[in-house]
Amino acid sequence: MSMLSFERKYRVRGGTLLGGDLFDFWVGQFYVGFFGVTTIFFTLLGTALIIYGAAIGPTWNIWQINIAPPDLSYGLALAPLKEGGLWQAITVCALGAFVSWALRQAEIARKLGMGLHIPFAFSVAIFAYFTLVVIRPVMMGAWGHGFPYGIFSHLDWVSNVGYQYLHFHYNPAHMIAITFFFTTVLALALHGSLVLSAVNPDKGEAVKAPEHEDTFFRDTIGYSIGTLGIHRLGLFLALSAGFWSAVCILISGPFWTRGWPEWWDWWLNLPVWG
Ligand code: 07D
Ligand code: 07D
Ligand code: U10
Repeated sequence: MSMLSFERKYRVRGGTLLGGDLFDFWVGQFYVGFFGVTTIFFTLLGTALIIYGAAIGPTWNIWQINIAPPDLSYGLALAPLKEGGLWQAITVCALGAFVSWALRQAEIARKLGMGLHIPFAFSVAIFAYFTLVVIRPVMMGAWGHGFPYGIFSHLDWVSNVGYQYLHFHYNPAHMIAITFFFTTVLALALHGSLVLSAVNPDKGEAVKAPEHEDTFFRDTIGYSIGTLGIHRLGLFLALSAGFWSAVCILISGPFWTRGWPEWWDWWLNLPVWG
């Protein structure tokens, strides 16, 4: 089926989660929907607030623009606009836009009769962000624990928070997250290279099918996970990377306040050492 006739078939009303028929149409190639409208609303408002924050700040240098959260002394209260209130409003807009985007993905998937794997996957990224700017600050009693919005300033935050725990590499959940990130890259490299090697054979050779792909890995490492399996594994690895990232920052502060190297004392204190 050509793309156009396929599109004619599925571009019909229905499958929306909210708003019924109200915004159930396309503008050019973009599906709109109720959550497309809320995405645009939060994005435009959030971007305008960032630009306003930049305008009242000391620089237009894109690398140095910084919108900081309120001082710790404000605790969990609302702060005046110029003292962190902007950061609070931008956080609401960011969450509004990200959640709207996930719900728009869900509506489009429903229209197409597909699974909800994509919005589920994006939700894990949103969860990591939500952990950084809502769950952890609330558990620590101040919005000031959120990260500042700026290209370099957010890097400073990561470094400073890392050194507050002396050596962040000793955080066990950080180790697990990093291992999942690295494994995700390995899996994607294996999968991308395997597929390309099968579908781009030498000139004159036939394109190879999954049995060749399976055989390559059986010959090499004794086992093939299969063509569907590698996608399940990839999704699991990537989502685990995001999930354990959220865990590693959530336990830093709310559950462990000392240096992370000290956490490993349990190992030295095992009774087996006598
Ligand atoms: C390639 C998909 C496209 C997305 C892109 C990002 C903006 C921000 C806003 C000027 C993979 C678009 C960027 C809309 C512009 C203003 C106010 C995704 C792809 C191209 N970071 N981070 C970056 C964000 C956090 C960290 C780059 C966002 C945490 C480190 C970009 C968030 C921690 C490094 C960026 C976020 C952290 C970066 C490239 C939100 C732990 C780098 C991102 C909402 C997670 C790298 C100068 C990328 C860099 C980098 C965006 C959160 C650490 C500016 C939107 C607080 C150590 N981050 N980041 O390619 O070069 O993502 O920084 O949570 O070294 Mg960050
Ligand atoms: C939060 C992004 C969510 C994004 C969303 C979408 C838009 C739209 C529009 C493009 C989670 C945004 C979309 C804005 C854009 C258009 C059109 C993703 C998020 C919702 N670390 N570390 C991590 C490594 C060190 C420290 C995570 C490695 C040091 C702290 C990951 C190393 C110290 C924190 C990770 C290393 C330190 C982290 C980040 C190596 C500093 C966190 C990934 C090799 C001295 C953060 C939840 C992530 C975290 C985090 C990796 C080193 C500190 C596992 C590989 C030792 C304080 N580090 N780190 O979370 O867990 O993505 O955040 O040395 O807070 Mg680390
Ligand atoms: C995969 C795959 C596979 C494929 C694939 C892919 C995974 C099976 C079959 C997909 C992979 C790729 C294509 C590879 C490249 C992808 C990446 C590297 C990931 C990163 C992606 C990007 C950096 C691109 C990001 C772009 C985005 C998010 C698009 C931005 C779009 C909009 C802002 C419009 C969104 C539409 C909405 C919200 C609905 C409403 C729309 C309208 C009303 C239309 C117009 C709106 C207006 C006129 C209002 C004005 C508002 C505006 C312009 C908003 C914007 C504001 C800003 C500040 C920007 O596995 O194999 O192959 O392909």
